[in-house]
Amino acid sequence: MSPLSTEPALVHTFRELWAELSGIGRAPDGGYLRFAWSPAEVALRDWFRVQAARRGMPVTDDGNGNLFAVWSSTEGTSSGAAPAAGAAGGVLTGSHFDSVPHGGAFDGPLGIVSAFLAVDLLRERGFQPTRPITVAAFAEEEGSRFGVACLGSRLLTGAIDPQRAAALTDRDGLSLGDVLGSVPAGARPDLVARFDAYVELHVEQGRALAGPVGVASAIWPHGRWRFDVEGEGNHAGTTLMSDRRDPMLTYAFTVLAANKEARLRGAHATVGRVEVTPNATNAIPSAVRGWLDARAADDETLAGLVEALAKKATERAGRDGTAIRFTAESTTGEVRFDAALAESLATLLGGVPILPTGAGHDAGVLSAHLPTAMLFVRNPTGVSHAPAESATDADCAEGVKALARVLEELSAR
Ligand code: HGY
Ligand code: MN
Ligand code: MN
Ligand code: MN
Repeated sequence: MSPLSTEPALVHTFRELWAELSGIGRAPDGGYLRFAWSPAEVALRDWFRVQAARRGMPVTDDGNGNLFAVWSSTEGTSSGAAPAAGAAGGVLTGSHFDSVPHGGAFDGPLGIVSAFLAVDLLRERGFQPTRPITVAAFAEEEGSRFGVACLGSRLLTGAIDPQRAAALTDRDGLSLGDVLGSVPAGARPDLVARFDAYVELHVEQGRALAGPVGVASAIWPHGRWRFDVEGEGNHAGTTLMSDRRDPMLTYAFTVLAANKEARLRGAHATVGRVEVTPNATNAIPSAVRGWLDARAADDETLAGLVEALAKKATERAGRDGTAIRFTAESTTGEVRFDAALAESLATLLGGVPILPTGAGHDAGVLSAHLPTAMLFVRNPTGVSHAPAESATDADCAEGVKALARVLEELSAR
């Protein structure tokens, strides 16, 4: 491999490594179908193991489907007991491989590719970490298969009960327990205790970055609520309008009301997924199931939005002769990253911007357990969770350099 420290070489090497992934799980529309433990995501897990082996980094699995590749030049760590050589610990970095349906190429994988290249860059400079540098691939961050976002990092940190997780099912009725062949290990405080910090590099999912790299200040509180509307199935042609108990009306009202309540609060509300029973053109549905994704700048605003929406939707159901029920599937409170850490990293990187994000991340889950930071790489389209998500090779190379600098700093502290 040509020396990375020159700009063109790093851009070229990034482009080469990136090309190894870009065909895996890619759909004809340019979006990605990389669901947790699907053939595409398993291929990415295999790619992770090859990258780790190429670098002599032993790989461990935490029993929850999360992978850890370790670069440790010494046995001991600053946090006491010295794990076995190559055991996960020290400074943790990484992200996730899984995608939303037809999601972009960068959301997740960029953080993992950049982590391996940052290790290469540090090694080329002759850097030896005094504490291990561990690269992670977290499972089911998008929740696209089993419905709970950041499932792998929630299991690792004990934020979800492993029995509940094992019982989660995908759209084919397959449970996580079926896929893993067992109940996941669940909380691993022994493993989390070995880490001193977590840094996740991620493509920016908006258009706030004027320069190639930024540092995260906070993650908006957000969550996903399933809402089930029960009505009365009947014939589309013979049922008088006045005799109907049509759940699609209540559903449509709820979607419009979510949009209105969000706008009133400067919040974000999305209904991107719906299931209709029996889903036939000439049958009034008996039931409609929707999923609300709601986010706001603070916990109170988010709670107020969901409460107001549930109240208005329930009143509407009363008028429609239907019944509606909201169920919280996964919620994440406001995450404020360690301000001193964010400031110190922004300064370390030459005064890059510090900015909040409305997107959830494994870093949000880990921040309750470790000093945690996020680096963002500019996304010229600002689009994410769609095929148009983008990042230039040059900006991604800048991201690798920034991550290497941060890992060097944190693993030498
Ligand atoms: O949904 C999110 O905010 C994240 O991309 N999983
Ligand atoms: Mn995402
Ligand atoms: Mn992501
Ligand atoms: Mn995320």
